Amino acid sequence: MAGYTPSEIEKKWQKKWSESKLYQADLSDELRLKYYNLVMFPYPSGDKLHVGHWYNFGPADSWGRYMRMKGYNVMQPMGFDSFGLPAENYAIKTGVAPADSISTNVETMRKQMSVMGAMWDWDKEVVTSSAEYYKWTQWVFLELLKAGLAYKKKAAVNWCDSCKTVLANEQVEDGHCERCKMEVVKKDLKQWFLKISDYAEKLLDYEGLDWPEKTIRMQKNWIGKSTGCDVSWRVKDSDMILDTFTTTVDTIYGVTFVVISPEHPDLDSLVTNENKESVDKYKQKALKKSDIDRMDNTKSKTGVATGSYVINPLTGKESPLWVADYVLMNYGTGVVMGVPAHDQRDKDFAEQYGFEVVESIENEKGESFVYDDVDKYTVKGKIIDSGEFTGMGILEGRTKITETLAKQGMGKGTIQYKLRDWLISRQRYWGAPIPVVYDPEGCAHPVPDKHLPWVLPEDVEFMPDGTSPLARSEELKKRTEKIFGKGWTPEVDTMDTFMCSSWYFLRYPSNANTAHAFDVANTNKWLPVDMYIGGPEHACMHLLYARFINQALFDLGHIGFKEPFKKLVHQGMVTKDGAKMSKSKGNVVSPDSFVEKYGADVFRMYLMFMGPFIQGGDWNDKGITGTARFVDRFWKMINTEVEVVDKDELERKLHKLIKKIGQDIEKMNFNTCVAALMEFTNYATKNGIDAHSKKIVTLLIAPFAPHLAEEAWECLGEAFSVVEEEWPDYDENLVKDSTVVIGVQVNGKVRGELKLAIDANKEEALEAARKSGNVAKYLAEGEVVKEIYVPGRIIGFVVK
Ligand code: ANZ
Repeated sequence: MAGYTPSEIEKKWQKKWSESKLYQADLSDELRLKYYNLVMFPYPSGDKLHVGHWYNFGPADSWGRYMRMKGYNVMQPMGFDSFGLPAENYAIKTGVAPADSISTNVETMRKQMSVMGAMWDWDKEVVTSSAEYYKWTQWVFLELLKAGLAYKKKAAVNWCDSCKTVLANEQVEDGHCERCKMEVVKKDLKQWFLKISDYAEKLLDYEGLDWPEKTIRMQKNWIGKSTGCDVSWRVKDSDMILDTFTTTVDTIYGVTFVVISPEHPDLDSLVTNENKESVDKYKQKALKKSDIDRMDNTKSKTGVATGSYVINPLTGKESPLWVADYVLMNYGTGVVMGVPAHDQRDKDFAEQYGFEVVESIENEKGESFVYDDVDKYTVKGKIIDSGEFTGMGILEGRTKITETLAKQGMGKGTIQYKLRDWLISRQRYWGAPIPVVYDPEGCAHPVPDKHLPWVLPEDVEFMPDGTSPLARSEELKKRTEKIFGKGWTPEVDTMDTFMCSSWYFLRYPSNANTAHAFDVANTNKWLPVDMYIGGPEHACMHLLYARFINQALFDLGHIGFKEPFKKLVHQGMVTKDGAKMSKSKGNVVSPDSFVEKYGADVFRMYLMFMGPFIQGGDWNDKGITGTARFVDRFWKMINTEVEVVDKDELERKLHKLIKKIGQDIEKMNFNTCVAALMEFTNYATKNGIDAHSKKIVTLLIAPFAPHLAEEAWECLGEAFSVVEEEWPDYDENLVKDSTVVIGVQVNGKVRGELKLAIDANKEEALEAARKSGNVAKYLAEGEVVKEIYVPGRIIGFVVK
């Protein structure tokens, strides 16, 4: 028997798989059920595949292989998210134009991914920076524009001065750029937005989705739905009205001041002459602060009086109106009623400036509390000192107060969402040009479909300097004037790369379609995606954007399903010495040398073996030789004849293995699947294995070690390919343990223990029980009045 040489064998099978187009899904197959197995596609940044890619892609592929052997028609496409900063930054670093470096980098990654031996269906590949793809990204944008879901407006936006571009809210983490970690500043710019906020309510519906609870929770928090009440306050000695948004109108009798945001458009007309100077000064200071700082509850609150007073619509009492930067303009109405007795921020503010504290609710024990410590939607307790509402339960009172205000025309129930519209314009070169042109008056017009793709110009210096590089393209300028007329100008911003990735899953099954973004029948047949595997860091970006775009395309009648991803699984993270692998820390492990030495099968099984897929684990190369030895042992087991010592036991072990792998793989516990295969191999090596069992165990290892399985399958005289075989079934009778250990009780106390055939009859069981442990002694203490036997569970005697 020749030894197992992964370097030769893996290449041999990769060649055969590719030549035979084994992994090319037949989209029109009507016999088998479709299964769309998807992993989040990578950015080709110029770096090679890292351990994280292998950790993510290997098990995803094992899952696809398993589903294929279960009889599904599996489509497992792969592509490249090739627009955007990673590719552009690489181009800037190397001085090679992104269009050129991308094709080399994609080619390199494709090769590396082939080494993995995964079932990538390269025929369906998409590369988002190719004109044939971004033509359709532009089409999606224009569909949204036509539907009123895209608009341009001037807004204070997040600016990253190191990336030299604006960022979406989702790309700002604690006030820093999610990519380069630079502090984000506010800039007033005219930008393109997509109206994701119109979809806030629809996006809160997760019906039918098998998604991690935590991801749903994160999205829900990001969408941030608050049910509350807008209350109207008359301004004293004026005919102005100010609206405040509150989630807890039950506290309205406890209001002792009202606060307005420094950016509020009506502020200037509310400030008295005496207060003008101090308010102006305060406004200047506030504008320089980030929202994060303003919301930071550990910092002391600041504010100044406007000199105006507002009138409580229920009590008729006057409250001073102050301006304070803890009130943000872009939430609710930008004005807040101050309730220092029940809100921590208001309490801090009142302490600072000496406002009265008036209680208006109490908890079930009659104690006072702040809402920061309880859930406002399930709070228990009652209303106090609040006129006709006194004595009501808090929630009941809240409803009654809202009704009363509504009747007086001084309030109404409202819903607020934290979700803001998605800012998609970027002042960078490497993205899909926004297909919009401006007439000589400056009005925006969509580029008509017949001019798509609206090509990214090439006569551009792509080094970022904070202005849009496309503005420097003569070609784009000329093109625009030639098509639309003199004085017309092009939009010069490009789209956020998340726009490209928010619909790519729709394109895979139609990647060759030049007439449409996707073929409707095919798309409706193949989507939603059945399994989507990727990192949890995308919870509130890619995964939210993709749901939005999908729902919008559904509402516009382009597709027949609301949700893009039926089941979602996040892989865990691979760390090194407990720390996240990152280039800046210099602790990134390259898979290449391990793959070269041990082969792809060993490498991917070793990664699986680190722990449960969704937990991740810490990389340590010490154990990889163990996995390599396992592959050798498996190979030897297949190729040697060893007399079977106990045929029945072998059969039972094999059926238990089938059952275990099936169960564990469904839970994405690839680690225990590999462990069970190891254990079985050890057993069979010692105790012998027959030809039929060799075939079964080869089928079982096929999802995890595809090359090894293919080679073993051939050695066993079977026809190509092992992945075309049916996943084996197990016999329920053979997986049941034939014996069980049960305790024997006398008057409820365990007095003995017994190993018993699982199907032992009552007589046999009781007979053996009487002889076990010191049961006999206790039975002799009296008369046995009752005998209990529940097969496999309990044996007991009652003695009197
Ligand atoms: C009075 C009150 C009393 C409030 C109380 C809370 C507790 P969520 O749940 O996050 O929606 N608020 C409203 N608009 C604001 C803005 N633009 N900037 C800062 N704060 C604002 O929070 C809603 C609560 O946040 C509202 O309810 C309001 O304070 C405040 F015991 O009104 B509340």
